Amino acid sequence: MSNLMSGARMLLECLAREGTECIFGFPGGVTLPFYDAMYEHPIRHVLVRHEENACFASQGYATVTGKVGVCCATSGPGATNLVTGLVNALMDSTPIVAITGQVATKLIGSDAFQEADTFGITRSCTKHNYLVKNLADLPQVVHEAFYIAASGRPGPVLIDVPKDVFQGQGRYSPVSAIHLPGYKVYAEGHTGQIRRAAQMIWDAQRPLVYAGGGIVASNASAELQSLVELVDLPTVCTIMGLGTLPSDHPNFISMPGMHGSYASNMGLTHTDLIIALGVRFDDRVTGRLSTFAPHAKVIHVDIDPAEIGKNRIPDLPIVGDAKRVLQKLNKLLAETDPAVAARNADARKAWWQQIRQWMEEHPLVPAVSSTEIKPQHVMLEIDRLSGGHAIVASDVGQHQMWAAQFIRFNEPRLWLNSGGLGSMGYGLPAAMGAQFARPDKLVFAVVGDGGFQMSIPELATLANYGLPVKIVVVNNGYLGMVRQWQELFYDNRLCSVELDTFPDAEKLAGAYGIKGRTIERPDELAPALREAVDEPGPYLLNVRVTQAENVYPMVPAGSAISEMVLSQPQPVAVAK
Ligand SMILES: Cc1ncc(C[n+]2csc(CCOP(=O)(O)OP(=O)(O)O)c2C)c(N)n1
Repeated sequence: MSNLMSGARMLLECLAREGTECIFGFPGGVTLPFYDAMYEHPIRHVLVRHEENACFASQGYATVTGKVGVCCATSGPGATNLVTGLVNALMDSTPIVAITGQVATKLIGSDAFQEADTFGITRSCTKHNYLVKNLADLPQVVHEAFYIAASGRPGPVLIDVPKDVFQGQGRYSPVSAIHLPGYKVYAEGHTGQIRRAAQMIWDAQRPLVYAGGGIVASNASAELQSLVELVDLPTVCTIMGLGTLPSDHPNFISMPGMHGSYASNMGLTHTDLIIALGVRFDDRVTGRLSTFAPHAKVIHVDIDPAEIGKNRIPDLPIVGDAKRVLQKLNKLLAETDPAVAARNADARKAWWQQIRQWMEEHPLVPAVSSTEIKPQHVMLEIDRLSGGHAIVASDVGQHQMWAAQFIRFNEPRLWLNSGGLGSMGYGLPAAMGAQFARPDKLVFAVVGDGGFQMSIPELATLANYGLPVKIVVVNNGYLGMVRQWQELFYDNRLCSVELDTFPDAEKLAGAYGIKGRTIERPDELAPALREAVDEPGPYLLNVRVTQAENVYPMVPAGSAISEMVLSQPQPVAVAK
């Protein structure tokens, strides 16, 4: 016979049963009963300094572990502060469960103090959401929420819990079976389609793998590696998919798209077969869609049927979990008659030669100077310390693109960034969540001076919990990415992008009881980063970099990805 307990306690029991170790949150009036129950419960609550950061931290935790992250906020302003984080999780397919408090059921709709229609507001920014009006429904809802968040295409699920539901008394019986008639996950992939995919792969002369975050979500990196090795396929990984094929793998080309490498974009432009795995043909990858991969047939594997044909109609759709589909596909490829496998060997060899030539003609070359610190140089030094094995959480902007271009990731679940929403303020809290999940790992938060100033309050969280995150501020004195666009596309009419005021890093960090310093000379960079890494606690390293450096290559918005601008255009000399 189960014990009588409060709704708040019951919620904690459900979370514990789902394997929740910690909740990132911020309390308030209607969540008081929940916090009271946490007082004596083994699940750890991590007090952040803003609800948005609780949501981002739960995503950092989820990304590095592959488990469902949990965050919590009170009603009204607490819940509305979660919204950006929820959209971020939805766009990047990150499994989290967000718990919000709601005013008591009898007050709902009365404009009660701190009442907001959280259920209505979050409907379009969650994979699914619930308002629990009866305590008896709570266990079912929580276990369903975890199932929905983690299964199929992962995403955020929100549970809105009125105060009286937290306070009510009931008996908890764990729910073991989830039965959702309207929610089906097709994981296996159609056998006939997979067979056709194998044929198309052997038929292709210029095949290319285009792999994304779906590979991370389905833990299919080993299967991806087998695929590319079985057929010796060149591979591009999206910004969400970096690390799914190790950066040091000989078949890895680079990232494609707006700031992708020349070889990646030329590969996509000239391939005759795209093997698209867990990607969504995002506009930042495709550029002008009508000119994207004009010669290619497309095999598109995705667990979300809504992704198939959304942007590019595939020749061969396969709805399924990338891991399961690749396991079956690899088996077929491995069993192929060697004569069939060799049919296009010469053409493929020529294709690889072409790709290598593109890589050699226009490699991603990091700018390094002896007089000033180039932002790319910062990434090289982080890369050297990481060796492809540190966790790096990036914020949004130019530094994000340089980090993606120049830091290697030799394992999945090391690279965290806000890819879909591009939300500034993500980097530091995501790094916090990652460090909670992986205390054994070196964790960098690579942030711009703009985005960092959105996250400064979290220095307190780092200090409180002694989280040894190494914050590297790539400080160019500008909202750099916006400045770049104003320079290139608005006649350099810089408007509201100067960040003239930035706090003294040593004093700022010191005010929170952590170490920090500012550097501006190239010879200081390597020793300062070493010092940061050697410091047992958190560290704030403010790196003053070249101010008006631009990210290249760049595909101007609306252009074909073959129309890359490879480096800063030089002013044209006009004859007098
Ligand atoms: C919340 C939010 N507001 C505005 C933007 C638009 N935006 C994209 S990049 C960027 C500049 C970021 O500046 P900084 O953090 O200094 O990084 P940098 O580009 O200089 O590396 C801005 C304002 C955004 N992505 N997110």
